[in-house]
Amino acid sequence: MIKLYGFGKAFGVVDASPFVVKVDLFLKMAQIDCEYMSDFNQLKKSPKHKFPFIDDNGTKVGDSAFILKHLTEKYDIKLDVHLDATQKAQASLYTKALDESLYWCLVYSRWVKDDTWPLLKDAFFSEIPIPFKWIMPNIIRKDVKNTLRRQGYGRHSETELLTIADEHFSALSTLLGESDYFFGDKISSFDAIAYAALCEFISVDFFNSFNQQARKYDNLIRYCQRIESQYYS
Ligand SMILES: N[C@@H](CCC(=O)N[C@@H](CS)C(=O)NCC(=O)O)C(=O)O
Repeated sequence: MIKLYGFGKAFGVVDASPFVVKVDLFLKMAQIDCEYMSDFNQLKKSPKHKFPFIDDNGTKVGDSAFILKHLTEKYDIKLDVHLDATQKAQASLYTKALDESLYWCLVYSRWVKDDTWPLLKDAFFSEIPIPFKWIMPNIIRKDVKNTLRRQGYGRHSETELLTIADEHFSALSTLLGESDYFFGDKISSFDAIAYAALCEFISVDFFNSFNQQARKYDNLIRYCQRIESQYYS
């Protein structure tokens, strides 16, 4: 059976990482059985030293995009057969917006914002032994802040990042409209990607300005609830 490696359930969603949620939901949508392993020690054994990765009967695949590609090809998954070429091209570009832009707003909202950091620290580091739990959280937080600065978004003000995040929420809300899924009344693999990005703002038990901004869009809230009642109830 396929094993999916991630950080573990956190903040009321299936994993703290949107990329792990993406793969988990895709597997459920494709009806592929999988065992979900939350084992932080596996991070260094991951092909890209990041979560998620899968172990597909001895073949390890890292990176959510490559995992979805591997699964689609190997198991002949037909989730996108109802999409035309234009819709597939749109899904590809929308994915990059969520994975490469909105994701960094999420990182900022959790690791940098002082009102959320204590909650994140408690969830991630409360189990580790003293004295590491006194030292490690701040070292890792500093490293995340440096990564954000090098990536570029760490140079924006919080107001600017909230503006960027809201452009994504607003665009997603417009694209979804009153449909059940992003490409109409049939689910597609892009829904795994969109839900993964949205649930980390909407379905989590955080209430910072980024979460509240996302929750201004009623159709996005209903969308998350729809996916959760179908796949996570
Ligand atoms: N492009 C990758 C991104 C994966 C990623 O950034 N994972 C983060 C968690 S959200 C991670 O494992 N971070 C741990 C680290 O960098 O040490 C994907 O789509 O899977």
